[in-house]
Parts: sequence; C-alpha cells; structure tokens
Amino acid sequence: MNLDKEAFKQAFIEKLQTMYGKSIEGASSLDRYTTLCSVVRDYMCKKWILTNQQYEARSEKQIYYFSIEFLLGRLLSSNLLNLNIRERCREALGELGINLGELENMEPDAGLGNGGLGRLAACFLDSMASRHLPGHGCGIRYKYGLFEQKIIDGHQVELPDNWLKDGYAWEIRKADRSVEVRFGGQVRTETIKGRLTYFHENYEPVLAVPYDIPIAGYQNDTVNTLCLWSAESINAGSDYSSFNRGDYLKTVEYKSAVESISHILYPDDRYPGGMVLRLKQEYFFVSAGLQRIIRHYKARHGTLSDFADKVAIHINDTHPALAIPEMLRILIDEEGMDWDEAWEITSNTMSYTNHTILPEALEKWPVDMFKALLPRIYLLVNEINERFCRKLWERYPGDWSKIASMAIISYGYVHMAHLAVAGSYSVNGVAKIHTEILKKQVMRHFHEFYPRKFNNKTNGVTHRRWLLNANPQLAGLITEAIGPSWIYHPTDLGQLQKYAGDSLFQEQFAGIKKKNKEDLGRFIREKLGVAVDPASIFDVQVKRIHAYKRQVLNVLHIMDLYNRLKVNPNLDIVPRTFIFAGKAAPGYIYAKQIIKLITTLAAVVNNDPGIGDKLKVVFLENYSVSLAEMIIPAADVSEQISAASREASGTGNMKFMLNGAVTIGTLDGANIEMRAEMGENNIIIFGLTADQVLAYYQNGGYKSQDEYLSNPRIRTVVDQLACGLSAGPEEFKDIYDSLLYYNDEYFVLKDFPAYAAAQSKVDSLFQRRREWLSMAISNTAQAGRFSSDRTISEYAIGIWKIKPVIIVDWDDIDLWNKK
Ligand code: 26V
Repeated sequence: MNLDKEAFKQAFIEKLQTMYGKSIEGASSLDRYTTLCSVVRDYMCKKWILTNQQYEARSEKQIYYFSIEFLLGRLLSSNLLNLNIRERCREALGELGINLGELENMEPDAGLGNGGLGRLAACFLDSMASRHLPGHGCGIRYKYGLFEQKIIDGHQVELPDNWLKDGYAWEIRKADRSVEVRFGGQVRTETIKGRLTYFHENYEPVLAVPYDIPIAGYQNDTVNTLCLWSAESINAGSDYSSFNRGDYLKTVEYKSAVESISHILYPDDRYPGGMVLRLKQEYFFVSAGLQRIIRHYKARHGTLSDFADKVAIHINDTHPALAIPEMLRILIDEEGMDWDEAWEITSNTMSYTNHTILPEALEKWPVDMFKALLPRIYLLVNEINERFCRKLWERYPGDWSKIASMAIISYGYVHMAHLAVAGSYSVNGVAKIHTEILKKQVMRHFHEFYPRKFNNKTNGVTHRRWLLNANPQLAGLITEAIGPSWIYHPTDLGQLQKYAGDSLFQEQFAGIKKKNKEDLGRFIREKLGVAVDPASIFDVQVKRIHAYKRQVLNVLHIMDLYNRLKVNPNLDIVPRTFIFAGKAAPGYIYAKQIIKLITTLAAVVNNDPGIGDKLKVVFLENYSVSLAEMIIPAADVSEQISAASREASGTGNMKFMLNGAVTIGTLDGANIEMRAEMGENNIIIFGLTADQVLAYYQNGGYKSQDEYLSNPRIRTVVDQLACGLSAGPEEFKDIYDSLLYYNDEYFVLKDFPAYAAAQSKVDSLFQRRREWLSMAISNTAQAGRFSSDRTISEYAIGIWKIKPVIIVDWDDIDLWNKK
C-alpha cells in the first residue's frame, strides 16, 4: 500500500465514515483517534502477513518470548515512527484540521506489567523486530492492568485500570485459533499395548482465545507478533461433568470463575502464600501458547523431532516455567513420545532468565495446591524431580542436605527456579554482577552442577522509544552532529564524545534540557499546583516503591538538607527539585508509608516561606511508561541508590543515561557497567559494595543503632520520623522501626554519610556548568551499549541461535524503482 499524504487523507476520511458513520466535523476525539489507529493498523497488516509468509517460506528458527508481563505503554507514536509515516501523517491530519499530538495523548497505556521485568519484555519486542529477528511474545491479555494510583491526602489509593473500556485498537481477536486449557480433575492410568498411558478426567476446561498485536520493526518491513491470551468459558452444552447443566446460577458463576483467570495483573507483592489464581494464570498462558506453537509446527512439518532446531522458547523469570512440564505433557500424552525423547526436545528448547535474588521474590507453590489444580503436570514435575535428584545422588552420594537444597519438590513446595534451571539449556542473569552473585551464591550448587548453562546478558532499553521518540529535540541535535547512523547502530553515539567539551554543543544540549524541564515544570504545576524552577537541579527517583530501592535514603537526605537550611538560611546550595513517582504494591504497608512520607515532606518543604525556591519536593501520581517518557528527558540527576547486590540490573538507570542525566548511585546492577563505559568521572558513586553488603548478611547484619547514636544528623532525621514530621508516632512506625529495631536490612543509615557527601558533590559539580554539561553529554555518548538491540543480539547469538530474516516488501521496491 502506498501511503502518501493524499492517500492517507482519503483512507482516514473513508475509515471514519465506515467505522462511525461520521464526517470529520461530527467525530469526537476518540472517534478520530480510533480511526487513525485503524488506518495505521491496516497499513501494518500487509507487512505483517508478508513477514509471516517469509518466515514460513524460509523455515528459519523462530523464538517465542514467554512473559507474564508486557509493559507496552502507548503504541501509536512508536508505530508511526517505526513505519516511517509520522511526518506524512502529521501533515495529512493537519490539513484535515486535526492535531496528531492530541490524538497520541488519547491512547491509554497498556500497563500490563509491574516494572522492570515487564518493560524489558516490551523493549525486547521492539529490538527483535528492529534487528530483523523472527521473535514473538506470548502473554496474558489482562482485562485490568496494574492499578491506577491516585494520591489522596498524601496516601496511595488504588483504582482499577480499565484500559480496555473503549476497545483496543492494536489487537486482532483470532477466535479460530482458540485452544482448551484444563484444570483440576483426576489422572487415570491404563496400560495400552504395553505403554503406561495417562488420561486426564473430570477437569474444568477453559477456552484460551488469542489476541494478536503487530510489532513493527524500525523502518524495515518486519512485523512480528505479540500474542496475548484471554480466558473464556466454553459454550454451555459441551460435555464436562463438573458443569451442572441447566443450572443458570451455576453457569454464571462458572463463567465468571473462568474469566477471572485473565481478569487482573497481580501486583508484585509479598505473596501471602499460595494464590491459586496466579498459578492458574501461569499455566493458562503457557499451555495455550505451547499448544498454538506446537500445533502450527506439526501442521507444517509433520513431525516434532527437529522442533528444538527450529523453535526456541524463552522463560522470562520463573512465571512461565510450567512450559517445561507442559511441553513434556504434549509430547508424551498427545504425541506418544517416550520420556527420553520428549525431555531431550524440551530441554533443548527452553532457556530461562532470572531477574531477582531477593529471597522473598523466589516463587514456590504448595504441593497440595499444585497437585489439585494441575494433577497431570504435578506427576510430570515429580518425575523430573526424581530423575534430577537421582543424578544429584550419583554426583553427591550421601549429601542429603545439598540434594534437598536443590530439589524441585522439597519441604512441601514446588520450587519454580529449580524447575527452570533443570529444564533449560541456558540460565542467564541480567547484569554482570547479578550473574556473578547467582553463580557464586544464590545458585552456587546449580552452577557447580551445570557450569556451562550459566551466562550473563546485561539488560538494555530501546533507544528508539527512550531517546528518538521521547526526546525528539535531543535526537535531532545528535543527528545534526554525528548523522543518523546511531539510530541503527546505537554505539555510534560514541561519536558524540568529541563534543562533550565543545561549548557550542554544550549550550545546545543545555537548551534542550531546559526546554524539557520547562515542559515538565508546567505539567507539575498543572497537576500539583507547585511552581518549580527550571533552573533548579531536577533530581529524579522514579521506579517501584520498595525498601531495597531505598527511597527512604533519598528522603532522609532531603530532610537533612531542610534541617540545615533552617539552621543556616544562607547555606550555599543550588536550588533543587526532588521528583518522585512510583507505585507501591497494595498490600505492602511499608512502601505505602514511604509514599506518605514523601508527600508529607513535600507539604512541609513546599509551603515553608523560609525555604522559598531552594527546595521543592514533588510526588507525581500514577507512574507509567508515558509518564516516564515525559520525566526522564527532563532529569539532571538520576537516583539509582539501591542497597548494593539487591537490584539485579535496573533499566531506568539506562534511560536516564541515554537522556544525559548524571547518575548518583551505588555499585549495584548495571550501574557498574555504566560506570565502566563512561568512566568514573562521569558518574557519582557512593556507599557499600555488594561484597560488603553480602558479608554483613552472612554475619547477621550490622548494628544500625551505632550509626544513630554516633551521628547527630542521622539522629535528628530519624527522630523526626517519629515526631516532628509525622501526625503521630504510628504514622511512619514501620520505617522508623526498620531503621532502628530491625537492624536496617538495607543499610540506609550505614550509607547515609556517604550519600550526603555524594549529594554535596552533585551540588558543586552542577555549579561548574561546563564540567557538568560535559558529564551529561558523556552519559549520552556512552549509552549505546545499553540499547536492547545489543542485548537482543547477544540472546540471539549466544542463547537462541537464531539468525536475522530480512523481510522484503516487493511493492516498496517497485515504488522505489519508479521514483
Ligand atoms: C518481586 C517481588 C515480589 C515479592 C516482594 C518483593 C519483590 C521484589 C521484587 C520483585 C521483582 C521480581 C522481578 C523483577 O521485576 N525484577 C527486575 O527485573 C528487571 C529486568 O531484568 C531488572 O532490571 C530489575 O533490577 C529487577 O528488579
């Protein structure tokens, strides 16, 4: 399809007529937005079909990325960019009297993720398509994404995120590709022709309906697929015994129980023990995804014996680890393979990424619950476990404690990480230090047993969304200076390094930062009624609210700064605007207290006439991908201050670096590799190292009261948590107690002096304007390694063994020839 400006206008007008029976004048903004998406989707569809045809025809290996979260954010703007029709579209709409930016802002965020893990999956989809890789996503089409956060009287209040209420323009329901997923019931065995055969009976069937979303690569004709599954009840009248036919109420109850599977995304929470629905979700999408992939493969190839040479399946954290026993089930029960062959194919297909070492986040399921919900899968996990433990016994005869610590089923639980390691050919961490901690500590026994499975793949982010799209002016300046090659080869950003000290370039860079800060400043004023000064340092910490990420350390430092300003109003500091955003899991009381602490501090500081413009604190509600796209380009300082060893990688840190913010951070996660790229003069590092933190953990922690008693600045701010800032001693009790009475698990007080010193360094560096700008430019210049294009190429070569498949759209080439 040739989509020049006139053709676009025509298509838009016709679409509006056929979809809504309206003219442009009579159409609402929502009508116009939906129409635009529909025109863009039509344009993608041809390339989508072409991509699938060419993948089939060339029979190259494909990869399916299984993830319980895909945090896509908005797609209109990135689709226009990737399809290279943005300017045409803007002009055409302009001639019709329609503003493109306004329509872009109509799009709801697809917030189908909690944070880093889900956003990483979305960046990977963009990079796979942009690097010509035949790679697709498989997940759940949650009716409600992560809750919408409102701040009311300083507290977080959660509202349902009804993102589908006006329909979703990018998805296509493929009802004919639906499959059945089975829960509960019993397993009966029978020996048929000498073979033990398993029959799953009296189960509850659930219909899994796929919704496909096209994922366009950057200006390259590739359109991959993200398949999200929705749970529906199978029509009444079909034959299953637990369904009480003719009973209307039971039918309705059953229907809503089934649909609840894809109803809502679970927030990262301290799992209060087994949640059946979550386990159902995990099995639901994995089973549906595998059935679709295997069915399609069999239809094309007739046999599954070469499956692992043609298909790779990636398990994003342990949530999809049931893909391992589910694939065995399909191969053994449905395809009649024997165990050894099925195991060989399965374990050569699956690879697994670990995303956290926090012990409370490692998934395990009570055996009784698992067995009742997934009786056949349980038997298979049991068999995997027995065979695995037998091998361990051969290697470590008599070492029961080691074997028990590695078993897949032990002490009444199914351990999902153990299952994932045993059933995959590759296990990777997400930053060098994280992988080392996995190998040497958390999974040391597994590493000893399977040394060659373990490898590192440092995370990345798509520089197209996070720089080209989110910060178009900076992208323009960069292209003016070094040409556009960085868009395809992000390490070419390194050519900017020679401009780091160039005063003309510095001023242009500073001008863009200023403008982004003004835009964000206006937004803050509109939302919160707080006036912030764009000349002040914009110091930003935006991410999930978690104890280990240490928003509390940031807050205590602001309190300390405030106290010092009260004592000495002439204290020589650069005015600062501290910006926070992030959601707390609804059941995580401590994290909710942090939010209340920030908003309480903001009310005190922002309304103190003695402080004036020197200090401002803002908490922006409902952090999301689209809010991040506005905040990050406006940041001067990026706070990456997790307790060392606790943040597996971080990816926000990379987005800030790309946009020329200077990081104040610990030697944790990818911060370490960022420092290695840009050099230690361009990042401000403080605090305990991971080795020090881990050594403290091994010796039962440190005595936080010593810090409290010996440092008067610490004492003052901690006391203020109990009285002074709070409405009463109960208000911030969990935070206060964690610091003083529960031994400060995340070393907030221990790192406080180093952090305060690092913050003064930020202050003095910012005053040396040229030096600061050189640091900021060096950050952007050295950020290329943190593009997810690099990451995804490493996965493709090192793990999946897949090759790029260049999609050719002959029509485009004909058009080109005619030009
Ligand atoms: C889950 C939970 C659940 C229980 C309560 C505590 C807790 C803490 C963290 C998590 C997150 C688990 C998985 C995750 O999102 N990890 C993040 O993955 C990112 C992408 O690899 C990485 O950059 C982040 O450092 C890592 O935290």
